[in-house]
This record gives sequence, C-alpha cells and structure tokens, in this order.
Amino acid sequence: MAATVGATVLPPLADRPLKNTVVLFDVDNTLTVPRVPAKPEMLQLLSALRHKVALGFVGGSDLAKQQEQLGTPEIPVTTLFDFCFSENGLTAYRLGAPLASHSFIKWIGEEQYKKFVRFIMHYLADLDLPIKRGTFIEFRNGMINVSPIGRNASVQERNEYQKYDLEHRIREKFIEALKKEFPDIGLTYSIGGQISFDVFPQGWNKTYCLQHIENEKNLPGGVDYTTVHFFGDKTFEGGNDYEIYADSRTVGHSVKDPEDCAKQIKELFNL
Ligand code: M1P
Repeated sequence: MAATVGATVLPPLADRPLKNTVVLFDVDNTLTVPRVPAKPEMLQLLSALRHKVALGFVGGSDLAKQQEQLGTPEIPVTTLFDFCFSENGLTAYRLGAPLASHSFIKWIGEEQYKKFVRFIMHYLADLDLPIKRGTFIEFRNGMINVSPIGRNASVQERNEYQKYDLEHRIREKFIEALKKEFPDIGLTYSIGGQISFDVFPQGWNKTYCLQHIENEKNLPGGVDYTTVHFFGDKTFEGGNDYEIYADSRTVGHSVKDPEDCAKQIKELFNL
C-alpha cells in the first residue's frame, strides 16, 4: 500500500524505481550539525530520494535525539524514513512500526554493570575539567553513553569541550583506563560525537542494523536489497561509521558535512 507523508504519496517499497536499493545515513554531521535540527533543504532532498529508493538512518544516538534533529513536534521522525535505526539499530523502526530489539543490561547483567558503572563514576569524579555539567552517564536500551562534561552542556559548551578533548585526549585516556580495568568484558568503546563515547557489546556497532535490511526479503512481498548505500562522516578506522562503511555488504560513502552529503546524494541519484 502507498503511504502518505505530508502532501505526497509515496510508492510502496516494492514499487520504488530503484527497488533493490536502500540508502542509509548517519545522522550527526552527515544529515545535520550535531544536536541541531536538519535544514529544510536536506529534508526536501531526502523526501525526493525516498521516491526512488528505500530510505533509512542509522545513528548512535537514541530515538529522542533523532526526533529533535530530523522530525518536528508535528511530524514523527519514524514517518520520514522507511527504516529508523537508533542506537546502531538496537532500537529499530520499519515503516513506523517497532522491530524486535536487544538490551544492553540483559547482555551485561546487573552485577557486572554495577562494577563497571562504579569505576566510571569514580573516574568521572576525579577528572578535573574547565567546566562540568550534568548527566554524565546516559543509560540506553542498547548501550550506555558516557560524557566527561555531561550531556546537559549547551551547544557552545560542547564546541569548547570538543577542542579541549582533542588537545588533552580526555575521552581516549578514559577509554584506555576502562580497557585496562576490564580487559575481558567484551565491550566496544566508540567516540561518535563531540562530548561523549558509547559503550556497547562487541559487534553491536552500526553493522548491527544490516540484519534488519537482510531480513526484508523474508517478509511477505518483501524486497531483496542487493545494494545498500551508506553515507557517514566518521568513516576512518576508529570512527563509529567505520565498520558499516567498510562492510562488504554496503557501498560506503564518506562525507565531510551535511552540505557535502547533499552534494553527493544529488550527483549519485540525479536529484
Ligand atoms: O551520533 C553520534 C553520537 O552523538 C552523540 O554524541 P555527542 O553527544 O558526544 O556529540 C551521542 O548521542 C552518541 O551516542 C552518538 O554516538
């Protein structure tokens, strides 16, 4: 069945002109400036692209943040994309409906988590930074997010922290300390943004979402996505887009920022 988004009627997934193609985007610094709403021109471009291919995003952040950046109070972000993969796909929506997900706390267990989080809190307490704000650990469904300055930092405070962090390697050293303290815990540490790092089980990186795309062909009338494009900015080794960008199942595209991303979309899909 065709879906209506705003005033436009979208062809069903199986009737899109490039039927076997899905295009996935990272969010921060690919579709929008971090923590800032996407520009209307970008949203229009994505809407035009969605008339040709299946469209999705795969971000490290949780859905609430992607709603702020890509949706509006009137428009749920889950209506703007065919596939919404938050927390690397640990929280997933297909055509507006939630898909099955895993949980970080179930994976790690309460006892192990308590030891881990106790170490983090001690480390945070001893860290001397120019300023500190609030929400230093964000507990999510598929990961935890740790921020030395705190997630309540303003946009200006984030920008200043990012420079300080680059110079003093605050997050890098924090991660080194965690690896040293918990050598066999099976966790991955990923610096995907400006002020924090994500912690999740090994393998729960952005490639996690590809299982949902691969499963599409098994659904009644489902599409076999033989071409999966991925656009992201942190595609270098160690960046949180690296694994999905380099994965043999995707065609990876590295972008500098949202403007560069828009340029590449227009060129690749004749928009
Ligand atoms: O999407 C990239 C990252 O965005 C945020 O990072 P920060 O607040 O440090 O800029 C976080 O939501 C993080 O989880 C995510 O990977």
